[in-house]
Amino acid sequence: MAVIVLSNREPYAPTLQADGRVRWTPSIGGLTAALDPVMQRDGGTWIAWGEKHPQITAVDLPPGQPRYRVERLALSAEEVRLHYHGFANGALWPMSHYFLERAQYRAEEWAAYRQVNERFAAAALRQYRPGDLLWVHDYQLALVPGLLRRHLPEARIGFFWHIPWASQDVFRTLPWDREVLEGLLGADLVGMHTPAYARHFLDACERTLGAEVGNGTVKVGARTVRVEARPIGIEVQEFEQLAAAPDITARAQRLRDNLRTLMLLCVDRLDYTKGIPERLEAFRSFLERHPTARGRVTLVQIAVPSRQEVGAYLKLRQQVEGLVGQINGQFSRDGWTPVHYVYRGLDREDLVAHYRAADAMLVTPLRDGLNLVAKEFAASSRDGVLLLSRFAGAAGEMPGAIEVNPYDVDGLAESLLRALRMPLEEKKARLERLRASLRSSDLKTWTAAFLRDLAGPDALPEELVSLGARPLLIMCDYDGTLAPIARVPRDADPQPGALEALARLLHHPAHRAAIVTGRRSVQVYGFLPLPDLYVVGLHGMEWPETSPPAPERLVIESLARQFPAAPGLRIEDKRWTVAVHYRNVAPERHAELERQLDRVVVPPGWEVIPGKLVREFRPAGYGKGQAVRTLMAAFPGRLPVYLGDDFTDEEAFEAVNALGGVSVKVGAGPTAAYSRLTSPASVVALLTAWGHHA
Ligand code: GDG
Repeated sequence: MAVIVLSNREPYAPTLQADGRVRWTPSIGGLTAALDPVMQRDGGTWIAWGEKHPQITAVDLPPGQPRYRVERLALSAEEVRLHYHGFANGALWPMSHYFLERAQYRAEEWAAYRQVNERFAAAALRQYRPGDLLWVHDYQLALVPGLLRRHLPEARIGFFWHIPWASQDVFRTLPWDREVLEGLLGADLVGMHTPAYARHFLDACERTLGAEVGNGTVKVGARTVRVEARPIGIEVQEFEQLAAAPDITARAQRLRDNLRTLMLLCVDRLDYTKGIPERLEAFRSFLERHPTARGRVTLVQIAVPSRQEVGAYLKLRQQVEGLVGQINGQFSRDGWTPVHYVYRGLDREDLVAHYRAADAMLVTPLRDGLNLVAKEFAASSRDGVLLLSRFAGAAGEMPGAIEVNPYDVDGLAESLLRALRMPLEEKKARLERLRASLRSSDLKTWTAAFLRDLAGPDALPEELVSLGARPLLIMCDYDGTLAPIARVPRDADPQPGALEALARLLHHPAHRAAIVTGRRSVQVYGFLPLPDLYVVGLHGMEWPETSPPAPERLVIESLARQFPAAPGLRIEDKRWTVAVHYRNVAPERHAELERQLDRVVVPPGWEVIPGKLVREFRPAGYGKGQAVRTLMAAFPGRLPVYLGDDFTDEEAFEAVNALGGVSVKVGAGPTAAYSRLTSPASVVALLTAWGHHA
C-alpha cells in the first residue's frame, strides 16, 4: 500500500545552479513538514504543480536518497492565471475568509479550475494501484475527490481543507457551491481545522445538497463520508531543540542587542487576511497613547512575499509599506525606528532566532484557517507572550495566549501594553500551558492519525468474526477500546459507529454487553446512552444495582497532598479513587515524575495501578479481573469475550483466558490476550459484524 498525495504546492522546489545542475530545496510551509517524513519512510507519489522549471516532469526525492516520486504537472500560463490566481485565490480564498467584497466569481475561471482539477485526478489515476491511499489537499483541488471516485468506487480517498470553511450564508454566494460540495464528498474522510468549520461544512451539505447529515457524517448514496475537526500540529520537539541550540540562542541575543528595545514580532505571508494594516494602526495608536513607549519598543514585521501577480496583493503591499513609512516618519528619533519591515522569507534558523528574541508575538489575522506561526512561536519562545486573534482557527486550542480582536484597534493597543508588562513568572506559566497542548498533538501524530483513519479498520480475523454465531457476553474497556484516547477525558467521544453497534448487539436476545472501565459509570452512560448496557465503573468498585462503598475522602486528600506538581499534570479526583494523568507533561519529565510518584506513601488497604501515562490510587481488592469473574457468574451460558487496550485490562484478559473465553488486545504492546486488533475502529467493525450475525 502506498500513499498518493495531491497538492498544489510541491514539497521541494528546484533552483538551477551555475554549473547547470538542479538543486531541490524543501518548500516553506506546513504541508511539506507534515507529509515529507511519511513519504520518506513509506515511499509513494506526490502530485503537484511544477511551478519553476516545468520541463522537469518528475523527480525522485529527497535528493541523494530518493524514497518517493514527485509528479510535476506543468500548468500553462493561462491555467495559472485562471485556475490558481483566478478561481482558487480570487474566488475560493476570499470567500472562505469572509472577504466577499474581494471575491470574484467568473465562469471562465471556474472552467479552468475544473480543467486543472481533472488533470490532477488523471495523474493520480495513472499512479493508483488497488489498496493505495489517496490524500488530496486544500482548496485548489476541491473537485479531485469526486473525479477520482467516479473511476475508483472502492478507493480510500482523504481530503484536508486547510483554510476556514465559511458559514452557509457566505458559502452559498458561490455560484458553483453544489459542485464544490459534491467534489469534496468524493472523499471518505474530510478533515477541517476546527469543529466550527466542520459544522459549517455539514450545514452546507444539508442545506445546499439536501444530503442526510449525521453527527460528523454525510450520506452519499451507499457511502458515508466522515467530516472531522483535526487541527494540524507542528514538529514541537524540532522547534524546541532548534530554539535551544547555542548558535540560535546567540543569534537571538544579537537581534536583541542590535534592537536595544523590546521587540514585538509579526510573521506573515503578505496577505489581506492576516490583518497587517490593522495591526500597524494598533501599534501607531499604542505609540500615540503611551509616549513613554517611544524609543523602548520596536515592531519587527517579516512579510513573506505571496501571490504578487494578483492585483489585491500588490495593493496591500503598497498600503503596508505606506503605513510603515508614515509610522516611522511620525515617531523615529535618536536612532530608533519604530517599525522594522522585512519583505522576504527568512531561513528556518533565522525565523526561530526571531521567535526566541521576541518579547511578544502578534498573530492578528482577520480570519485564518489555523495559523502555524502561533504554534511555532509557542514552541520556540522562552519568555515571550503570544497575542492571538480570536479569528484564527488555532485560538480554540491555545489556552496560554492572550486573545485579541484585530478589529478593535484600541483594545489591541491595550493588550500590547498588558503583554509587555506581564511578569516573567506568568509568561513562563502561559508558555508551559501552550507547550503542553502542542505536545499532545504534534504534526507526526496528526499525519499518522489521518492516514490510519483513512485506511480504516484492519481486516478482521475470521475466527473472531465467526464468534458472532454464539451467544456472547461481550465485555469492553472504554478509553482506547471503544473510543480513541483523548487529551482530556470529557472529549473522549465514542468511535463513530460504536453506539449503533452496541445498540444492535443489545437488541439481540442471545448477547449481553458490559463496559468495564476505570471511569465513573455515569460518564460512560453520557457517551453511550443505552439503558441495557451494563456498566461497571471505577475498576470494579461501582456496579449498576449496588452503590459503591463510602468514599474514603481522608485518604484521597492525604494522597493528593503528596502528588508532585508539573505543568500539564492533571489530578482527576473520582471521589472513590484518584488518578494522576501525565499525558500532557513534557516527555523528558516523565521519568522524574514517575520516581516522585513511586515515593507517594500509599495507606494500608490501598494500591496503585499504573495505566497509560496515568497512575490510579484506589482501595485494594477490586480490579477488572475480579469484575470479569463477577460478570461471568452473573451471565452464565455465554461465551465471555473481553476487549481492552490498557495495562489494567491485562488481569481481565487473564480472567477470561482462565475460563475458556476470548481475549482481544487493542493496539501494540506485550499482552496476555490471545488476539489483537489495531484500533477502536477495528473494535467497532468487529462489534458491527457480530450484530449482523443472524
Ligand atoms: C495555510 C492556512 C493554516 C512564514 N514565514 C517564514 C516561514 N513561514 C512558515 C511558517 C509556517 C508557514 O510558513 C505559514 O503557515 P500559516 O499557518 O501561518 O499560514 P498560511 O501560509 O496562510 O497557511 C493556515 C495552514 O495553511 C496549515 O494548514 O494554518 O491557516 O492559511 O510554517 O513557519 N518559514 C521560513 N521563513 C519565513 O520567513 N522558513
